[in-house]
Amino acid sequence: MAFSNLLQIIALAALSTIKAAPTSQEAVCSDGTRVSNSICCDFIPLAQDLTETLFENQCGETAHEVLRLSFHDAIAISQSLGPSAGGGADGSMLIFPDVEPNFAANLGISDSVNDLAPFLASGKFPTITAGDMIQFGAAVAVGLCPGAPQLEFRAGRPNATAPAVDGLIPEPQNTVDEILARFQDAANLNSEDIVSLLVSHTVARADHVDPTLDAAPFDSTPFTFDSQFFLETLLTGVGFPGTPNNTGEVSSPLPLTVGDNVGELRLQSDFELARDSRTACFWQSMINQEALMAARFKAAMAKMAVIGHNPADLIDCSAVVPKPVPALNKPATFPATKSFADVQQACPSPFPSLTTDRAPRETEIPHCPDNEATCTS
Ligand code: HEM
Ligand SMILES: [Ca+2]
Repeated sequence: MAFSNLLQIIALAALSTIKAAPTSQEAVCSDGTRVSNSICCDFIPLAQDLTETLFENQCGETAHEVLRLSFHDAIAISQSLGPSAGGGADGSMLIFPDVEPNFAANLGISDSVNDLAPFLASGKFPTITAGDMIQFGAAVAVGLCPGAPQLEFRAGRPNATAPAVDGLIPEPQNTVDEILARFQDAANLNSEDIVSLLVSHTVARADHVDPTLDAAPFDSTPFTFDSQFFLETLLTGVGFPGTPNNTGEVSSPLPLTVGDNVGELRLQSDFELARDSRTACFWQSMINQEALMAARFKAAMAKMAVIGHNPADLIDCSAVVPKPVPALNKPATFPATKSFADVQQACPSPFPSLTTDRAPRETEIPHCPDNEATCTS
């Protein structure tokens, strides 16, 4: 090697070591967590407070609702309408609680706004903005669901200065064309991003689609972050858990409602995305692939959580996101009485081979987490 080349390499190596050191503001929080910036430490007591007081250590109703809120805050932005239409993940829902939560597409979202508002107002977390509170809250919430990944988290979203306009939240009666266009217009999110974000419907129940039902689950395991949602949305619909003819609802494969145990409810949008040629193969590829599912969800959530911001302006505080609860590591199965014969396969790739849960009749979906007989929600 020529001497001048060698000198160049040494000079380059020296430059890169010099560059790394002064920009680093690494700190160690009082509990020993190493973070990229001491600001991150402020989120550690918030995580503990949310986990214990708000979520009560469960992947239950309040955790699900805060996850949904993180989406509804972030997606309210539009490249075609311009900056005045909304600021994305800016906490506008919390700062203007009387505006966006009243839009029809946000029905029910005020529960999560009312849940988080006291934490913001408490004075205990003065450095934490509304947008940070929502996205961090979702990361803490999802970590309580067995099988979920540890999400990334960046801090420093400036507070919203105005609420978003109506019409930016996707609705279950929207066509696939409309849904693809909305995510594209919001933040250039593509069909794989959308399917990856919809993993969240594995821990979700509807309170408002059928007004006669509370907590109608989207899959048979609404407290577990598994791939049952992707399997069950492909099964032939046979009935409704409550009343028929609701906007945005189609028949589900497990409609059996017994007392508080509400049968599965299927959104029209989930039904269509599971079968549309643009999304069906990626949808099917999630079934029984929990590691892929968790990784794709994590990547898509990282994109969603910074909509409206330049990620470089935010501080990587991923180290303060609590470690998720352990996965159950249970393979995907056909719910009792169902089999491959019930699958409306829309992707030509081979369908995964799965066993069927053994039980004499249709699966009843428990209303409460952890097999508790009663629960508050
Ligand atoms: C095509 C896009 C989407 C549509 C049309 C849609 C629609 C809905 C609807 C209608 C509900 C039921 C609300 C109720 O009646 O209480 C719901 C619940 C939920 N959604 Fe979505 N959603 C979409 C995407 C997402 C995304 C991207 C996320 C998160 C990243 C998300 C998270 C949730 C969660 C966690 C719930 C359950 C809330 C609870 O159990 O209280 N959704 N969604
Ligand atoms: Ca589930």
